[in-house]
Amino acid sequence: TDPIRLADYTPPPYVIDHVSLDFQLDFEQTEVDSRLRLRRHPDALPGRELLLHGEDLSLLAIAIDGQPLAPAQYAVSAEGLRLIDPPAEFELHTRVRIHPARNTRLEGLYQSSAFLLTQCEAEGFRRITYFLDRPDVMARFTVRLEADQQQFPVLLSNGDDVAQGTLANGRHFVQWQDPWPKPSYLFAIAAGALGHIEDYFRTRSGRDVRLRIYAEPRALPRSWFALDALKRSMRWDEARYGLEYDLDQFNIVATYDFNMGAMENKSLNIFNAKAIVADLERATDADLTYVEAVVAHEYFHNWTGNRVTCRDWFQLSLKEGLTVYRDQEFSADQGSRAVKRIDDVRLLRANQFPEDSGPFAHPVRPSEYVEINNFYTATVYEKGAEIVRLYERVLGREGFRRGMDLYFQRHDGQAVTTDDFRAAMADANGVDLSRFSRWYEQAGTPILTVTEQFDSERGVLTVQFSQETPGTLGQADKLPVPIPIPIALYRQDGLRLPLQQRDVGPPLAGAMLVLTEASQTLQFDGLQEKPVLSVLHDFSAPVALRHRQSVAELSVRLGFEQDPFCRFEAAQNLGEHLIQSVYAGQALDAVSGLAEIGRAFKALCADAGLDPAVLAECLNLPDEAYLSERMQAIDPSRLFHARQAVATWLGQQLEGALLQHYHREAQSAGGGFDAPSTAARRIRHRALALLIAGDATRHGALASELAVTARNMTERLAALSLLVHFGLADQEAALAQFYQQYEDDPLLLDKWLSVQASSPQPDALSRVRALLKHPAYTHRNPNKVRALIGTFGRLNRLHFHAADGSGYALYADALQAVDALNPQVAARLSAAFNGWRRFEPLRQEAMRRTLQRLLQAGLSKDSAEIVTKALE
Ligand code: B3K
Ligand code: ZN
Repeated sequence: TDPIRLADYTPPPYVIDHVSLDFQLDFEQTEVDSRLRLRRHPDALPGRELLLHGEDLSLLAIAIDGQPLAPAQYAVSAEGLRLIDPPAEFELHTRVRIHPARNTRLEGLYQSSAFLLTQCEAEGFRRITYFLDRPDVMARFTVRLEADQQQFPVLLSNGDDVAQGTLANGRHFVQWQDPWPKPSYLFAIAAGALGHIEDYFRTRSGRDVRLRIYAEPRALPRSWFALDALKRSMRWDEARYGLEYDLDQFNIVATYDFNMGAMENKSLNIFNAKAIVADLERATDADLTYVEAVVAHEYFHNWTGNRVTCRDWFQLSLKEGLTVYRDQEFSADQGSRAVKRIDDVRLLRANQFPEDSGPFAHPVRPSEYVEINNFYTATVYEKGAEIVRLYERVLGREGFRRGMDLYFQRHDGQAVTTDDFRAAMADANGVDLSRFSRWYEQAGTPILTVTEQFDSERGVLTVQFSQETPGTLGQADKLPVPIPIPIALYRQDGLRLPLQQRDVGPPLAGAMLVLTEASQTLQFDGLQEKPVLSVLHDFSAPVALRHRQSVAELSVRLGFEQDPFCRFEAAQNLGEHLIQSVYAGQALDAVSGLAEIGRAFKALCADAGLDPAVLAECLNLPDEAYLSERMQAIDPSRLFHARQAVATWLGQQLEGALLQHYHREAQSAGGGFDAPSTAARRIRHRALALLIAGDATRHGALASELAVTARNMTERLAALSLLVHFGLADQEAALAQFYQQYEDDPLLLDKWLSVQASSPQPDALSRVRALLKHPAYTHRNPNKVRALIGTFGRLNRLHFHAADGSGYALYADALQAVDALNPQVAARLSAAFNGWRRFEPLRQEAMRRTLQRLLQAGLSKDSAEIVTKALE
């Protein structure tokens, strides 16, 4: 398949001013009657044909301005409907038939238990009716839904319901009108036996907006947290950006059958139930945090995505990067900003960094794609958000707000580009941001190298900053990107020193260097002894930092850094030093600086001023995925055991302190979803994991006890994971009990699957094999696939990479089966092999052969794009 290229972009041939759709809804056969008002685009090159996108549609009728078309006036192909010599302005009437119950791809109109739903982004609308299915065609929609009243008591679409009524034969209809022009990817329908909960939000201009969450009735009592998160998001967007909601109702529908997290359809968001249905009793803190973030994210899209949308799909990060940045800021304001940042950086490093250094590396604004659904990636989302954060970093929060204001002033109602966004930021602040375009255009994580030289006679510290972005496929040479680097100096005893800059290099503004060249040097003087240098606080740019510091320096940073992210970073560096030493074959006792590291961590545990959640993250060793990023010829089993050995050592070294934290926080951990209670749970479960790693015989009982006394799902699941992952005596009983208790709860069964799929115990593979046949599992449900197969490939590095290739084989078979049903979900699974070149030769060969076998077996366009790239 030929890729689509950004360079080939042309404006749409026609404009669609108005769309009127009439649905006769039914699970087996739905008929869609459409009337489009089309008019030739003023800038369009004259052409003799007009192609309207359409896939898997049966055309029943077609007419232009009321005249049925003769066969010579149109042609239907796999791509769509070609109109031959259409007038400059006309009304197109079509009628098509589609089959929602047969739709296993979950794109377009599909059945989810007792209801019908749509998913149109990116190109699903063309599976519903013929249209110019591209984001730069923005139209006003009127939608009439008709169906059997008993089977489909609720009929929802975008905008306001303007008419409804009952009809003969037990049928009824509702008519919807959306006053805001929108691209087709934001179109939505939900119909069926849905219940709802309701609340109101009064906007700052005094309008009451009716808020509803629809779902199958048993999920509703657990959806109030999400509804509250929605209200908080609406309030926050008004306060922070002056952005108010623009309709009188806002509806969310939750479903258990969904390809991703959620979808921001105009005024009718559709969500994966896992991003809505959550309370303390049946969801973990991580789940609740996720729900809050996704609800906010989709709501924020109403302005960043819907009112101002993307010109083409290459601009996806215009809405996604910006909206992720906005939801990150919202979450930071709701709880602990430091913990939020640490969590986000961990995620970026575990998911985005490997993407940026692997065969699927692509710029935040890609320049070509085969299947756009493959580009909803960590790079477009999370790295995109980091770039937006760079603007904020260099413009300040107020400057950033000025840029946002100008962006909406200029582009409300338009479909625009990431360049337009940057121009608004630059123009609103009278600065030149042209070099930031490189962040969007270049793939690969820039490596920032910091080297220090101290002249003790003159008391001068020289620091050299240099950057290099490694070449990626099709992009060998890279240019320097602007990197904001906050700088701090500490004395050995932890005192922060003032920065006295010498006249070398660019002058710093607010203790921050913006590195714009390949290399720049700074000097600081007035120093009595070599200070401890700290850079990149709050992880100020998405770069891989190479800054060699001694154990002594890292210990000072761990103990005294004012920036919590930097303390976390120092802990990660110390952990990495130990893990890599063991991996390289040293006995842990022989590793340099071991005793000092032990003391530094002990001191950290005793620091009463430290947020227990930040402490928990400092005690959480770097992930295998992140460590692997910085290694070659990886032996995953050796790496797992090296990390485990360090955890064991840490658990033994800190035993007393960990027990203290565990018991001291016991009461707070029974509290609600507030920062102190969630922090208490975080430190307790981290402490318990290390204690058991240190001595399972001595501390295993604490996990069994926690399983019984658990007061919320965070505790229950922490206990279950520890029992299973350490293969403790009570694991079978605990698994059986969990299953029995939550057999009726699809989201908790997902967890039950994931816990087993991520187990490092020797029986993990046979468990996964058995679970594939378990009644709780089906390839047809994306959540189940992700919970079992996805988790196995992503988190079970030990068994997925089993030396005999058994993990790869099981995974590939499942992937192939899923691919036949749902290409979008299968393509995500395919990415698990992307890092194959970084492994030792035997695994490399086994993975390469698995990829080749998959390709030969015949894959969907989605999966084939990923697998082909991986083999290139
Ligand atoms: N915009 C949707 C993602 C659509 C994915 C299509 N394959 C959710 C979001 O980012 O808010
Ligand atoms: Zn989004």
